[in-house]
Amino acid sequence: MGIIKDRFKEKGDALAAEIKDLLKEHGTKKIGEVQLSQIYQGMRGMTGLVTETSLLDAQEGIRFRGYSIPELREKLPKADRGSEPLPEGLFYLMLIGELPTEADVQSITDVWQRRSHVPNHVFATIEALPVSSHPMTQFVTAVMALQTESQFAKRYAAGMSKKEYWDAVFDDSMDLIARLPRVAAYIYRRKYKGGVHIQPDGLLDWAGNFAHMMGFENDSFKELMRLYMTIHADHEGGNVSAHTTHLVGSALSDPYLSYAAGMNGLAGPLHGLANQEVIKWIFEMREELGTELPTQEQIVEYVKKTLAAGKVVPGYGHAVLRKTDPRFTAQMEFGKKHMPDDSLVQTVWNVYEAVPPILQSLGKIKNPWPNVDAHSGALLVHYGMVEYEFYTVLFAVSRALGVLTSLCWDRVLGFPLERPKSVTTALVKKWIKGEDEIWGE
Ligand code: CMX
Repeated sequence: MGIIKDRFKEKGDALAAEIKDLLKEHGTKKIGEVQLSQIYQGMRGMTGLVTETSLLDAQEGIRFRGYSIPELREKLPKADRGSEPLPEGLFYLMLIGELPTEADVQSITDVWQRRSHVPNHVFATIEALPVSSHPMTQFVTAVMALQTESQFAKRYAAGMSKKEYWDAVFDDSMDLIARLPRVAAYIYRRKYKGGVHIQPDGLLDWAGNFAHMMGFENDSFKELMRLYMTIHADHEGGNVSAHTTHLVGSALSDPYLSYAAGMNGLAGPLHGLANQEVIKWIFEMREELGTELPTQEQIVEYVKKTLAAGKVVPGYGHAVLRKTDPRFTAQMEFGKKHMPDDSLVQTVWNVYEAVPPILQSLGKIKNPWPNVDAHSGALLVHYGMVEYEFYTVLFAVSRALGVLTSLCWDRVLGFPLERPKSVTTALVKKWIKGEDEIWGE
């Protein structure tokens, strides 16, 4: 790992120097205006963060260091006889900014294998929770229990210099990513498989081993996990999970604390929990209609009923995207290749035809198209992973790759504490009446 760590530091120092010059010359340049509505309405479209790992285009979708998802599926190294990218490769790309070689990817797999040991007290902490606890509650609790292992926290307590923050955050991030599949698989087997656990396979890649520990030995499920872990990893910096991890990390909370905070955000139904909501919604529709393959007309009626009940159609809409999410398309392609006749997968495709015109007709929804969560569950159900409450944990394991890489970048670039200004409506009213000088300045 020494070599990759050195490469990262070299890249980090180079960019830090560039940013210093850039700010010296252009630091006072205005990059946009902020409207009153934006500070009341979720800061949509307000640029306020720098995140190096990926960039989201409203029309095109996500690009990781300039590469789209179709390009990544082609260019990143694959497992033996596999055709989907290994998430280790995406991690390298986000960290170093360049495509990895097969050897780079292998060295990350090896390091994550070596560092994957989870101490017993973490399993004991999980066991202290009722089995009925939501898997995301068990997961985040386990990450908090793992925090005893933080090197950043220990080194900070021992008086670490500012110059070394990045180094400790890097080591914690590698350890945490290495351990997450074991923790997540433990929760899955505990909650759904009678507590019969499966030991890691030291010869498998990170995602393949995760599939194995959850009890899925099918090669194409392992391929699905590699794709899943790649496409869910990062979605630039403003989404709730990435932004929260970054914010909490800016207080120099260690990577365990920062990541756990971010994943509490991922567990919200407007964010990562939407993946369970989609399958729940389709299962309920199938049950109510008494059919495995509802017709277009039936789906249209069910969507209208959902909206009339004041609920959102899960898996549709996005705060930034304005087209079909390429992460949805990648999963659709996987479905067409591996399970074109699956009735649940076909229902997802039929929902894709039915929903956008209805949402569009309402006139208020900015993006009627599907996001990543609209498709993922159906692929998992095909392989027998029907326990949809677990799906957000899969998302969380993948999201670690993006948010922790970004945390490494935050520290190597020396980003400070994040602390935006807030105001009260009373002050806003004064601005409007001209009783306070800031308004309009
Ligand atoms: N179904 C019904 N109504 C929807 C909708 C949907 N799928 N998407 C947006 N709307 C509604 C909003 O609730 C809002 O209604 P009100 O004005 O009554 O409050 C209105 O349309 C305008 O919303 P918007 O500006 O288009 O969307 P936002 O940026 O506010 O929200 C998102 C984005 C994702 C929260 C929203 O589209 C949504 O709730 N989608 C369903 C949940 C979902 O799939 N989330 C996963 C997103 C991806 C991820 O993070 O994993």
